[in-house]
Amino acid sequence: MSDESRARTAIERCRKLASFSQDHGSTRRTFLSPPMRECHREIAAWLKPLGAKVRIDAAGNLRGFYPAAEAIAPRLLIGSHLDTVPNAGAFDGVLGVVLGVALLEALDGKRLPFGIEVIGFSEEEGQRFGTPFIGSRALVGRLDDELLSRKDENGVCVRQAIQDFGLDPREIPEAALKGDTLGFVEFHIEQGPILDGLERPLGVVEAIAGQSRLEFIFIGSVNHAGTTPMNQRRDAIAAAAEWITAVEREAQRVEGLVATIGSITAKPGAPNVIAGETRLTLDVRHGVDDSRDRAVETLMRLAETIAARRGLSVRHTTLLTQPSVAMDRPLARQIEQAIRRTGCEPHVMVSGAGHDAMILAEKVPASMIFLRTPRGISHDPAESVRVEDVAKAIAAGSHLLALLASSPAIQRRTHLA
Ligand code: HGY
Ligand code: MN
Ligand code: MN
Repeated sequence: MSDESRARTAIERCRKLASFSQDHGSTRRTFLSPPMRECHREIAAWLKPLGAKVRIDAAGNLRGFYPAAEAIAPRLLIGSHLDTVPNAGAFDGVLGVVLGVALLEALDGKRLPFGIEVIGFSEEEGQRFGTPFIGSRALVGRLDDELLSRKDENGVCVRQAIQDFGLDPREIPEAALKGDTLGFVEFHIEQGPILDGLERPLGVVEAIAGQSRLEFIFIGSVNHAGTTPMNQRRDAIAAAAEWITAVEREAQRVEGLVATIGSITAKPGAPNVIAGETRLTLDVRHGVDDSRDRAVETLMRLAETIAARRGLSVRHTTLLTQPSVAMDRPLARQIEQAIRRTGCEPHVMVSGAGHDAMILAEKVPASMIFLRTPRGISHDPAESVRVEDVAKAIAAGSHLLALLASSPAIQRRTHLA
């Protein structure tokens, strides 16, 4: 089977997984939601005929293990996340799992000096509980009580969601990586305009930008929209609106900074009532952690100044502070070499989007292969990939497996595993 036909199959599979959704007519799949079970079933049906053993670990990650030639051998992890944002595209996350399956199929039964574990992480986007990386944090031993106690909008905590899915939170420690892991490779769409602008099909990630996620609550006074003079209002929407434009202005001012207010809710939310409360989420990213921290401080002060001038109060909760993470250089070099063997020049770049690789990197060598995102559109149904780029990614992945299989380091590790 050619890489191109494997690529077409991979794209069809991504679109099939996209049909497993909590919403009719669009793709939304959050942590251990019912459609996640359909995903697990579909991917297991692809993996089992290849001789891979498939299990769901206690954090809800799909773990498909394709054994090595020898019983005692290290393993390479290949994967990404299976959850999505609301109204998602078909490729963010799942493509990295589907390509892991495609690489096993391309081996055509051949066993390597290392095993390959295809992983579908249960939650990377942070939609249901406000904080991301639940699945991958279990692999590095950081799915802690604080996170397990986080509640969703229905008051269900992570621990309870795990039990509701039929899993046992007491078994979470068994989800952690053992000492036999060679490394983690994550194929992912770039989700931005760089590779498309450079007309490059594939990129290699050298670092992933850090991110901070916070919730801000402006508290004013509810009152009648018709009878309350403008100079006697403590309007929580007007205060939030002033802060939102101040956030945008600050992000435009600082080189390399992006800041996003992704959601806003107002109470009571009636057209003829002045809002007494607004809740907003803030997402701040920068390649340099100090710059990001300074920006977060500045935006906090701006919120306090605006609220005080308008007679409101404001408070914030930090949901996530994730430092930027460098990818493993030797692994990235091997990926570059593998990409060159496909006849294209890799573009080495920093990822503005967060990925599970930044969590796995705490424990094992981790790196990422980016696929071009046509028009840079992601987190939207218009998200797409090119067949020829997916074919190149499969070819590069096969070259990488061959390079790793023949590398002296692996040979040494094979005896040590
Ligand atoms: O938000 C992100 O960076 C990624 O899409 N989870
Ligand atoms: Mn995403
Ligand atoms: Mn993603």
